[in-house]
This record gives sequence, C-alpha cells and structure tokens, in this order.
Amino acid sequence: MPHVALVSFSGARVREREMLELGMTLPGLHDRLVAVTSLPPLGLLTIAAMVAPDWTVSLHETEARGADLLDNVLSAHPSIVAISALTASSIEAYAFSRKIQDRAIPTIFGGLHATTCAEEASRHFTSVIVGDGEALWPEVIADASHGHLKSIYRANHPFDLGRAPVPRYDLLGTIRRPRFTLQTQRGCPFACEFCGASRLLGPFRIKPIELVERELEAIAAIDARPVIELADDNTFAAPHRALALSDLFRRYRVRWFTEVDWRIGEQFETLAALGESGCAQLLVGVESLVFRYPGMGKKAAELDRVMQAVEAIQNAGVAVMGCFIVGGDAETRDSIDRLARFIESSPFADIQLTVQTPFPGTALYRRLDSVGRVIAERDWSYYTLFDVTFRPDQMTVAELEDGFRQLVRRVFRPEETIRRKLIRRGILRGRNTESCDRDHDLSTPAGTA
Ligand code: B12
Ligand code: SF4
Repeated sequence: MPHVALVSFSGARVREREMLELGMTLPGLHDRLVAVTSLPPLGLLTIAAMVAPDWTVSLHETEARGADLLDNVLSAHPSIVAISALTASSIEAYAFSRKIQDRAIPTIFGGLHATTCAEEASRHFTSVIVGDGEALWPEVIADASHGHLKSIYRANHPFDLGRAPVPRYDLLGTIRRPRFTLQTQRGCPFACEFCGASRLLGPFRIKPIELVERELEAIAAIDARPVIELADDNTFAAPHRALALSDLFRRYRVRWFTEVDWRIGEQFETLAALGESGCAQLLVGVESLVFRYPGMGKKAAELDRVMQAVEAIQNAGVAVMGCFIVGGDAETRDSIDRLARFIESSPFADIQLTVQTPFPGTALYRRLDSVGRVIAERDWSYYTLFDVTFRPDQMTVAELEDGFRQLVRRVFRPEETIRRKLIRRGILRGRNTESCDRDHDLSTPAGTA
C-alpha cells in the first residue's frame, strides 16, 4: 500500500541568543514557550483527512523526534513525504527535503511559506502547493500514485470551508496534548499591512457551525474536557457568529481562547454569552502606539476606544492578552519607554510583544523591500517575530534589538508578571462558569488579529 509520511517542523524558534535566554528564564515567557510547543500541526491533520483510502498515513513532529527525525520518517517506508514548515523553519525544511530526495523519495511542501515563496521552495522539493491544501491535495495524491508529480500546484479557486473534512486528530497518538487547535474560519476582511496570515491562503471564509461541531466531537473523543486554541485569523470578523460559537463551546464544556479584533468589546449583547461559554482569553492586537499600519480598516480606532472595549471584555469574565508590535515607523527608544509605561499602567491580563516582521507575501515586505530596508543577510530563520529583519527608520538595528530586549525584561519581570496574574485571577473569579477553577497559562506567541 502507498504511504505518505506527514512531517511538521513544529515548536518555537528564536535566533538571537540573548532573546532565547530571556525566553528560557523569565517566568511569564518560559511558561508560554512550554505551552505552545506541543500544539498540533492542524494543516497536516487536515490534509491527512483527504488522503485516498488506498493510502496509509503517519505523522512525524520535529519537536517530538529531534535528531531522530530522518530515521523516524524513513522507518515508515514512505512513498512520498509531505512537509509543513513556517518561514522561520523553512531553511531546515529545505535541507531535510534534500536528504529525503537523496533516497529517491518525492517530497511535497505546503503552508504559508510554500504559498508565498513557491519558486524558491521548488528548488528544494519535488512539488510545492500554493494556497489551501484541501483544494489541491487529492490531485497531488492522484499524481503521486501515477508517478507524475508537478513542480508547483496552484489552486484555481479558494477551498469552500463548507466541504471541510474533520482533521485526523487521531494521528496525534498517545502523547497528551495540553491544548488542541481547531479552525472556525479562514482569513480576515481586514488587510493589516504586516499580517502574515489573513489573505495569503485566500479570501475571508467561515466554516459552517455544524462542521465546527463535528470537529469538536472528534476532539472530545480524545479528551472529554479539552482546552482549545482556535487556529483562526480573526474569529469574530463575521460578528453574527459570536453568539452561535459561544453557545456551541458552552454546550461542549470546553475551555477555549482565540484571536479577535477589539470590536467584540462593543457587542454588549454577546459579551455575557462569551463569558459563560468557557472562553478564557482573547488575544487582541493593539499593535502600535506610534504607527498606524495601512489596511487595518475599522480596527484602526482611537486608543481610548480600544481600551474601553478591552475593559468591557474583561468585565464579562474573559481575560485579554494585549498584543504590541515594536519597531514600526517612527519608533524610537523614547517611544519604546512610553510603551513600557503604558503597559505597566494598563489592565491587560497578559501581554504579547513582538518585533515588526516583514513576512514574505505581505504588503509590509513589499514596502520595506522596495526601499532596501529588508536586511538581505538575515535569512528566513530570523523571521521569528523576535529577531530584527529590517532597518528601522529612526534607530539603528542594534538600537531596536536592545530596546526590544529591555522592553521584554521590563514587561515580563516577576512583579509585572504577578500583577497581571492577579488581574487574570480576578477576572476568572468574577465569572459565572464552573471551569474558572482551572487557571492554566493560556497564552500564545503566534496570533494575528
Ligand atoms: C497554531 C499556530 C502555531 C503553533 C502550531 C504551528 C503548526 N505547526 O501548525 C505553534 C505554536 C507551534 C506555532 C509556532 C510558530 N508560529 Co505560528 N501560528 C499558529 C496560528 C495561530 C494558527 C496556524 C494553524 O493551525 N492554522 C490552521 C491550518 C489549517 O492552516 P495551515 O497550517 O496554514 O494549513 C493549511 C495550508 O497552509 C496547507 N498546508 C499547510 N501545511 C501543508 C503541508 C502540505 C504538504 C500541504 C499539501 C498543505 C499544507 O493546508 C492547510 C489546509 O488548507 C497561525 C496564525 C494563522 N492564522 O495562521 C500562526 C502563524 C502561522 N505562526 C507564525 C509564526 C511566526 C510562528 C513562529 C515563528 C513563532 C516563534 N517565534 O516560534 C513559530 C514557528 C516556528 C517553526 N517551527 O517554524 C506566523 C507565520 C508567518 C510565516 N509566514 O511564517 C503566523 C501566521 C502568525 C503571525 N503572527 O503572523 N504557531
Ligand atoms: S492582523 Fe488580525 S485583523 Fe489584521 S488582517 Fe491579520 S487577522 Fe485581520
């Protein structure tokens, strides 16, 4: 029987040594790193559900396998090897693919990086998939069966999420997952200049609620009280969905969290339902205090209005992780200090800090590249959201690196981490749900909205 080995270049990545050390030592950051590294590779689990019935499938995650990855994959005797990697691990994936190809086994590459850098990736893989995996995977499997794989596959139409298969969560095996991922929508109606996800696979689409429920059932079959991180770009971008999703999650008694834009904080009729649904935390992009990114649409509001929305969400019993991008145009050492002071006096239950990163395929990449501001010597492995990959307009690269490190030290110093933990406890205590006694760390470093 033909066999496809699915390989995920999973886990977190940071290049700069001092940032890595900070991530390992500061309590607020370390807990977060540990929590995310075991998130399931949802893209691969999704296409696994579309493999033809005469094929067998195995899943191999770099985090679990480390140096044994090659042996582990080869021991499955694959007919083809399908690989998923983000930009930060793309160079590792290229090298791995060549080792597999040396054994005369075809390799297939998909995901956001494959979609945005298809020509480059096609030099290292037998085939590259551009866009939604579901739209092309059946054709790839058919071509692999006949030994006629093409170099690049491009979808003619965006995949209709009304036909979404249930991801093969069963492939995750017996290692306990602290969290599962599930997708309720894809894309976003906004087009924030820096966004490395919203438009790259196709337009904004939502998954019918009954299909979301089927996926919840599949997760509940593995874990009766799961914690779920929605792998959405901006969950309530279609505002009418918030009530239906809240009701569904409440019925399944899951703890969940996701990424949204701040406008949900003005949907007062929805907030109570959200608080009662088991929603523990929403990640909300405030983005920058100094630079208004193009493409943010209605998300670009006055800071006071955004903060009122944040307080309304937290008053409803849902913690908010405020997300800030450092290094946008007009950023200076002074503005980084102002950001630190703002965060210290803010009511956010948690904070995410990232360095502005011009991911390939984004409008930000095109703008900075067109004026020579992308640092060519820093390859894709620097595209981690914590390393500097461009020249700031008001500082040197070293000044931005140093400013970001100081900011991280200050915002995640033990007293501040404890202050935010107490805010989170207060929010959870005030809510009307039986799940509030489980105060997990529900933070993620990878969100978008
Ligand atoms: C969950 C998540 C994670 C998880 C799991 C990642 C994983 N292995 O899937 C964890 C926490 C591990 C993670 C880590 C990182 N993440 Co992350 N993460 C996400 C998040 C929130 C959801 C991803 C997801 O599950 N999507 C749903 C699935 C269904 O979509 P998908 O994976 O794209 O798969 C579809 C297609 O792409 C395709 N496909 C994917 N792979 C393959 C393979 C084949 C063979 C085929 C045929 C098709 C195919 O088919 C799928 C169905 O259509 C996104 C935000 C977002 N909205 O995308 C950020 C995001 C993907 N992460 C991002 C980043 C930057 C990171 C980190 C670098 C952070 C860090 N410093 O560590 C690391 C990556 C490190 C590494 N190993 O390379 C960026 C990526 C930008 C980019 N172009 O690289 C995003 C977009 C967030 C952002 N702020 O911009 N992340
Ligand atoms: S950053 Fe968030 S709000 Fe902006 S386009 Fe991306 S998903 Fe949408």
